[in-house]
Amino acid sequence: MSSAALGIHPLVDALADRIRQQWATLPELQPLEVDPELEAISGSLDGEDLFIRNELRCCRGLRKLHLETARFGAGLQILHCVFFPDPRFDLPVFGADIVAGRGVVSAAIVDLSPVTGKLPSPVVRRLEALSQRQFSQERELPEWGTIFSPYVRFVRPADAEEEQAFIAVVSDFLSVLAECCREAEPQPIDHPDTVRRHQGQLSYCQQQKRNDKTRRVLEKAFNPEWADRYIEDLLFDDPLPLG
Ligand code: BLA
Repeated sequence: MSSAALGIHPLVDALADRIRQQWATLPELQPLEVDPELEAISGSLDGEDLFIRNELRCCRGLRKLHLETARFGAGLQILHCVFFPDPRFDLPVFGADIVAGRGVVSAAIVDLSPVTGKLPSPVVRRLEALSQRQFSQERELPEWGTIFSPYVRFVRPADAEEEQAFIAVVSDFLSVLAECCREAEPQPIDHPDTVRRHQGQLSYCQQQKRNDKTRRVLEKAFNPEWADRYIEDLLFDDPLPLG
């Protein structure tokens, strides 16, 4: 069935395709097993179809690449994407989220987020060199959003042109990350910098888990226990303990 027939907003679909194209360019890309129960989830919500697709990869420098595309009933489509770094590498977390419903995108956010207070300088240098893209409706970050970098874009794209501009920003950020993944050298697992980055990634996950809007959707579609396990084990699982 086509995505249009499934009721997926074209921005969700186009951005998912772009992310898949770009992760294919990452160094040493490998599959990462998804719990078969979570790979393709379908059900119904208020008599409407519900489905979630989860895709996982890993590559040099990144412990887990996660792309989720979902439709919760008639009114809500989500793209959720997080690339978590391997704490041995000085790399940021890539995150993107799109929330769309009834033909309108209410939230489109993308960032390369630091895990140690500030972004690595090779990332900053490249981000500074990118062309600036304008959006007519910028949104304010929630209170838990202190994890995001000064380069975060959080917008409500006003039309198809701004939707394309958002895809271009995501694409730029992913190119920056790909170059940094190729360049970065791992540090030992017990190096103090590795330990700091591991702790920073734990805090990133903790802050993301304070987003009640995500939890509420999952609780309504499934139940609180299921939502909790999904958030803890798949969306924002902690990096493995060091050593
Ligand atoms: C907002 N996320 C939202 C909203 C919903 C979801 C319904 C409110 C939309 C709006 O304010 O217009 C729901 N997001 C989901 C669900 C999933 C999801 C159900 O990913 C997955 C199953 N969220 C992330 C990531 C980022 C993120 C990785 O998962 C950023 C990198 C950000 N989502 C984010 C932010 C908001 C949001 C900042 C706005 C929160 C607010 O304004 O309170």
